[in-house]
Amino acid sequence: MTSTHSDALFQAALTLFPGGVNSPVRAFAAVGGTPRFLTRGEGSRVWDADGREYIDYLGSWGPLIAGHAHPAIVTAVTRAAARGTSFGAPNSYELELGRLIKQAMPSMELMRFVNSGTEAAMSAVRLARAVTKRDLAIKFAGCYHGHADGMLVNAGSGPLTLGCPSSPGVPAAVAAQTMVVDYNDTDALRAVFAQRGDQIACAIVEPVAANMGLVPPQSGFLSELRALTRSHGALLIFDEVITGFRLGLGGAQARYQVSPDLTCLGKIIGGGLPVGAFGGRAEIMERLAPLGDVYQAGTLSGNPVAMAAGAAQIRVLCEPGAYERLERTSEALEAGLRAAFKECDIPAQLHRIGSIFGFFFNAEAVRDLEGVRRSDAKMYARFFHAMLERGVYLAPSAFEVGFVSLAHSPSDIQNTVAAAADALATLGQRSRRS
Ligand code: HOZ
Repeated sequence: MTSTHSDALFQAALTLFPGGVNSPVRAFAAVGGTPRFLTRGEGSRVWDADGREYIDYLGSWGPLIAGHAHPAIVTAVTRAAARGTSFGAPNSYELELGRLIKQAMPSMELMRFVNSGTEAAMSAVRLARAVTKRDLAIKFAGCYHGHADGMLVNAGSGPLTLGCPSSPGVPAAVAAQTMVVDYNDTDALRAVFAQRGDQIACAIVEPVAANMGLVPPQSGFLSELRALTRSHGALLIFDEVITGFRLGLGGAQARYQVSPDLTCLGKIIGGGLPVGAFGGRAEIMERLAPLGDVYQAGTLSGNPVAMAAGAAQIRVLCEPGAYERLERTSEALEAGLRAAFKECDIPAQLHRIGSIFGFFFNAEAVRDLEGVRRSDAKMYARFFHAMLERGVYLAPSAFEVGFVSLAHSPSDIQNTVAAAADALATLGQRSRRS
C-alpha cells in the first residue's frame, strides 16, 4: 500500500532529524516501511496524513488511558494554558496532581515531578546511591528505564528493537556500576546478593516487564526481590512508568502487594503531556535538595499545563467503574484474539495483564529476555503490517506492548478481532506456502 503524504513527510523529516524521527522506536525500522505521520487522534482512533483511520492500541506508548483528546483533559489543558504555560515557580496545579498520586500510591510519601520517565529513573537511582553510600545498581535484562547512561545496559524497548541494548557512548566505568540479572530469575538474584549484597545500592525493576513485549512477574519474584533488597540494606525501585495508573490506581505495587522504597512514574501522570515523577519514603526523599544534598532540578518540572492534564486524567480514572470497564474491554479483546490465534496454525503466545497486552510468535512460554529473543520478530512485522492495512495500529516493534483505553468500544474490539483473524489467516497461508 502506498502512503503518499506520509512518504513525502518522512522524506522531509529525514533532512531534519536522524532517521527522520525524534525517538527511534517510531521509525518502523524493525517492521519495515514508512512510519505513518499522524495528524489527529480522537477517542480510540488516530488518522494519518493520508486520511486513513486506525483503531489505536499504541496510545502514545501508554499514557492515553482515557483515549485521545479526552474532553476533560482538553478543557483542563486549555484552561491552564490560558493562565500561563510555565512559571518556573511553585504553582497550585502541582499540589492537586501530587495529592491525587499520593492518595493512589501511599508509598510515595514525598515525590518530585520531573519531565519524563528517563529523568525519574535517573534521579531515583542517584538518590538511592547517595542514601546507601553504595554504587552498584541491579537492573533486569530486557527492562527499560529510559536512556540515562547507567540504564542503557541490556535494555529493552528501542535499544532492544534496534539491536543496541547496551549503547556505545556509555562509559565502561559507568556501565560497570550496573549489574544485570535475568528477569524472573530468583536464584540468580539470590546469588548476586550473596556475593555483593553489601555493595548494592538498589535494584530497579519494571514490576511487570513491558519493554520486551509483555512478560509478567512469576509468582514470588517481586516478593523475593523485596526481601533481598531489604535484608541487604539496598533500596527497591519500582519503575511504574507503564504499570502506574494502568493496572489500577495503585499500579503494580497494589496489585502484587509489594511496597517499594522508591517509585518512578512517567507519561501517564501527564495525560499525554511530558511528565514524570519519582517518590517514596519521606526519610529517603528528604535527602533531595533543597532539604538535603542530593541535587536534582528542572525548569519545566511541575509544569502547570502538564500537571493540569495529568490531574484531569486521574480524575477520569477515579470515576466509579473505570478500571472495571477497562478490564471488561481488555478481556473481550483477549478472548477474541485467542480465538483468532487458535484458528490459524501460527505458534504464538498472547499475554495480557489488565489493559496491557502483547504477542510473541513463539511456540514456548516466555518468561525472560532469552524467551523473548527466541520469538519470531519477522512474523510480528508481517502481522503488524497486515493489521495496519486493516486499520489497526499496533506498536511498530515485536518488543513493545499494546494498550486498551477507556475509549475502546465493543465494536472497536469486534473490528480488531475480525482484522486479526483475517490477517492471521492470510499470514498462515503464506507461511504454509513458503
Ligand atoms: N518507553 C517507550 C516504549 N516502551 C518508549 C517510547 C520511545 O522510546 O519513544
